[in-house]
Amino acid sequence: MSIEIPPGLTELLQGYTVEVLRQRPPDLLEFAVQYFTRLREKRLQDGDGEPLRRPPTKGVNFDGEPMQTESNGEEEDEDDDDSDFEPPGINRFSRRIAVCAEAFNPDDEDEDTEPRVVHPKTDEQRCRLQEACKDILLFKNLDQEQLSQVLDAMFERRVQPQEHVIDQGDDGDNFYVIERGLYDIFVARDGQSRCVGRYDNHGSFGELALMYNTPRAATIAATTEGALWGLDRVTFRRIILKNNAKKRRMYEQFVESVPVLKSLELSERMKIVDVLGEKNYKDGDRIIAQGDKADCFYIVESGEVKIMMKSKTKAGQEGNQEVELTRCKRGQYFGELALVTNKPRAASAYAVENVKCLVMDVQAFERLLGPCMDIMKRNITHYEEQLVSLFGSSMDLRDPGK
Ligand code: 1OR
Ligand code: 1OR
Repeated sequence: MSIEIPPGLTELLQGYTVEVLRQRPPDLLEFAVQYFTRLREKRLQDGDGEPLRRPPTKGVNFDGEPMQTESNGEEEDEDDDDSDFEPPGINRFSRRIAVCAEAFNPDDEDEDTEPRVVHPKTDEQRCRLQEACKDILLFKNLDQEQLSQVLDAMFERRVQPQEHVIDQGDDGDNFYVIERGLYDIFVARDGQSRCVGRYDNHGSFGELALMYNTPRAATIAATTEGALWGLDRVTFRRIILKNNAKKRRMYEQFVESVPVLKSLELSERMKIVDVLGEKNYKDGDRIIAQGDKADCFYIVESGEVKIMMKSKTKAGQEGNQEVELTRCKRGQYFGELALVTNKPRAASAYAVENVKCLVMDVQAFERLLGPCMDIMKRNITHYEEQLVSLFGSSMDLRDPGK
């Protein structure tokens, strides 16, 4: 029996595969939908039903103008016959499809030919900007040159109470770092908008639409007067996406070996890597302080972390003596308890010799680690059992400040 391969099938799948390798999308199925939709639109526009030979690789930007793709000269030549590719009509939906198709090869080294975005700043502005950006996880793995390009490109934006910085469903224009202010996060589902979290004077938002070419996933509304630093989409993608491709290569194997992440799909683990920041500590550094407000979750990448808890005096006061509870090694996590219980940190964490941790902010923790919550909650029950045997009392871990 012979199996006949329909004409065009091989080329069609090859084209898709090539684009996947170039763009490394986190969700292959979603990318396939976007990719083939775009091909079909191109064919409809051309008014023919011819089998497709090769995918277009020139992207288009928000305004429907061709984008400079970041590819080497050889590829540019090959792409010549696609250069007449035009986006479909500009409505909100098709604009998004066009953006999704934006070609980007994070490994290309010729980015220096791109014009740079620079917003001049006073020394005072620069100081404020550096302070606001010093704990931004997405910037942690950037080298000196990349970070200075990012800071150059950032611009200041003041906001008023009730102002929407981002509206769910919109196309992504900028990424924002918070200098100050409170911002509520609203997510609408089934016609109902719910407040699902809040940024309190620090952190960043607006990375998802830029990373994955998706509509804005939430509405961000200021509840106080505030100050933000914006980074335009083109600079964000040129620098942060390139860096994310490097992070994926660096951490792909490691995150596969982390027991708590076992229940996730590969694409979900890669989304975690995309938003992780790497933090380094020296021997004795305090990573977490008991009683502090919590905003991050940690996975030990190398070295050892000592978890210490202040015991309580007979009168129920917090004593000065710290008792070692446990140690976390490569692949283990800590700092989840306060995020899950919404309470202050139950214990302190110290670096033993040099330590490297992968760190995720609370919003990413809530967004991405839902499937791992059962394991974490089971472990929290173990903490409570240990607490009784260590301190001989049933101190409430869910309210360590008591
Ligand atoms: P964006 O570009 O999609 C809205 O624009 C931003 O809100 C988004 O990037 C994130 O930076 C930020 N789900 C989705 N986006 C969120 C969430 C979130 N929190 C903050 N953002 N969830 C809330 C988790 C506390 C999950 C809700 C189900
Ligand atoms: P966190 O966000 O409260 C401190 O910040 C972290 O220490 C905590 O999350 C856990 O990740 C980690 N009891 C409480 N926290 C613990 C414990 C623990 N072990 C690790 N952490 N116990 C030790 C059980 C071996 C029980 C208390 C005696």
